[in-house]
Amino acid sequence: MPITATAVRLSTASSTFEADFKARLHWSAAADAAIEQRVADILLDVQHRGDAAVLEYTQRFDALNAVTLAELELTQAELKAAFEAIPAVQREALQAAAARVRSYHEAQKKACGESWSYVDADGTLLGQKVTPLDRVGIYVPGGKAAYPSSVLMNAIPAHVAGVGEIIMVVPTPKGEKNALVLAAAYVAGVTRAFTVGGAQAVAALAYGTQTIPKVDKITGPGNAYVAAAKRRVFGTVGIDMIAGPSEILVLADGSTPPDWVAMDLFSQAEHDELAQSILLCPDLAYIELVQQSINRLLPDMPRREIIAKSLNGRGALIHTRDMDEACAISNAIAPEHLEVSSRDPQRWEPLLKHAGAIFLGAYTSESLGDYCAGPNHVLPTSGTARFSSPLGVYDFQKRSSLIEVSEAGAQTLGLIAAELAYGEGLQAHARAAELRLATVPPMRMNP
Ligand code: HSO
Ligand code: ZN
Repeated sequence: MPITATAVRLSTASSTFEADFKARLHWSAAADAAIEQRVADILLDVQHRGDAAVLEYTQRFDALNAVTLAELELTQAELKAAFEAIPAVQREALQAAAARVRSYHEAQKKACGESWSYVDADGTLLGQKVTPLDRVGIYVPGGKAAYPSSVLMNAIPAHVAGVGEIIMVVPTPKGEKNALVLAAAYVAGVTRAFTVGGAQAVAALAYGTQTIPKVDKITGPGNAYVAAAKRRVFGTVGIDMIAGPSEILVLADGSTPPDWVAMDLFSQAEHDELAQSILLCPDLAYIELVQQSINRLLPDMPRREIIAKSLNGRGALIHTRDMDEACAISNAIAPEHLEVSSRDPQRWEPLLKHAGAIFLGAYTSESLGDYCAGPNHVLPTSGTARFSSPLGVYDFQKRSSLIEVSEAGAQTLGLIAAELAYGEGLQAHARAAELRLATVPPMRMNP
């Protein structure tokens, strides 16, 4: 059977468009009760037994026969050795990508990650003090979803933010280490790394064990167990987001070579059978050309099975009335990645409000953003770009308000605060404000 991928054809002119389109988009992150229970048990066990529990789960799930958890720590020497052992071209690519990702996040920090303050007319200082998190944990998936690029995308913004310690955890089933992941950890400046994974690794980072230090926030993608564990430890520690399958939406005006667009659709489809690739285009003949490119290019793709399942399952080639309508549909979807494959992308960009990352112009393949353009590739999925943002320096910082009231300021603010405090029936609040007035009035007893 030849492999085929016929992404469904939809047209906004069809009366069933809305319904067909909804059915396609649907993706549910519904929790699996069995996984939830397993994860809850693991979290509790690690909380109580620390190292011993993490070690047991790691022996059981990853078939590692370490005797102590300390043996599962990857030393800095090991990370460095991994970096030195990979081919020079890979070393250079990692370093070039890291440098660009670092520059981008440094610019981001300058633009929105610095403390600020101002002084009122009465000499009162008000501001916001930005401080980095002390210690963060980065979860790196093992096996087929091990992405060295994700190590860079998580660790570099943390570093730029000024995080003191970056603790990486990565499962190594049967002891198989991914040399590029270790090398990326070295390039990104990871402080300590442990070969543990799953819910037990999330638990260790959230609660701390004798060997693995407790962190303030856990970032990074993972399987269903990791996602469930991150959800559960949220509150004890911060988390970045719960990522769904990758998504790409290409808005095309028909001016980009169809092979380029087909390959861009493949690029996210190859991540996962549940990934979503959508083309929105007002030119029916061009949609046909992209489908022909898909048919011609797919058989040569090593991951064609995954690509085909993804395109046949959740993919769509949508014919729109015009580019304006395509932009409106894109906003409704709020895709993780949005490519504006158009002759004049700047014309459409102002219309595009909701997307994790917007790639403008035919030369801006989304895959460049995945690796080395500079912006982060950890992005909101499943429509969450309506209310959330790419992983960034700000995720590794927090803000404290700063207030320094002058003697003059205490007079005006004292009267306002006291009035509202009496109104709330909170006398101590009112008096704390009134005691600082130049003339202290008698305390009001009844509101
Ligand atoms: N597109 C993925 C990130 C990635 N791609 C890593 C390749 N490696 C999630 O946005
Ligand atoms: Zn990707």
